[in-house]
Amino acid sequence: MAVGRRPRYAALYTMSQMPLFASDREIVLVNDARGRIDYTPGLVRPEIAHAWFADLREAVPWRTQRRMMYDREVDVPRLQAHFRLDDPDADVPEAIRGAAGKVVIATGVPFNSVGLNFYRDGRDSVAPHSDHLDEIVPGFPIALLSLGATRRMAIRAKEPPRRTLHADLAPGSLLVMSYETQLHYTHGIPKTREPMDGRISLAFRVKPAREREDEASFYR
Ligand SMILES: O=C(O)CCC(=O)C(=O)O
Repeated sequence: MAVGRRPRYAALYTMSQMPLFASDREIVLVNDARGRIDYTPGLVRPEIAHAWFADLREAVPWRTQRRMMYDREVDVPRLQAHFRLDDPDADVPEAIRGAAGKVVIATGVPFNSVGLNFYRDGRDSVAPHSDHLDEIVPGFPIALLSLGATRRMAIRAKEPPRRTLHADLAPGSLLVMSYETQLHYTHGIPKTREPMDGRISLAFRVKPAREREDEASFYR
């Protein structure tokens, strides 16, 4: 795993998308022709991350989703929710407003959408996938803020050299994946047999203006 400091965001974003500053805590997991993935532990202080987790677990209208697996319908193994951040009429929990403010300042990216995933225990997961690029404004990254229990993310290259990275996503941490990485890598949170408390992830994206909340798709 390549580790570096002070990422050069100019390589990722156009001038108008550059952040105001780069954190010196960032760890560069991937930085090559296939994109860039940065991990920042402790973007949010532990007590704040804990409070946001507790608030969101109670306040969010969590939804179960169903999907087809082979010839039968099964539950998506986690709870989900979605909020637009650019809709002044949207009833967005304070914890999400606070988290979005922190992530926008840290990245310099005008995220306007957040998808929430609630992993109730180690049996909940998300299968390896890439984000649907037709649902993201081209060029913008995806940022994942973690709250609650630490879960391990597997990041796999789709083509040779087929390396796999594992990142333990601690509460209060931020993982930023460039747009290009969605072409070349999958990411997922595997199930675990270890006893595991709940985890909530906030997946920030820049979506086209017209998308409505009920059009938000989900990943398995
Ligand atoms: O929970 C995570 O950190 C990953 C979420 C994810 O991959 C997604 O929402 O597409």
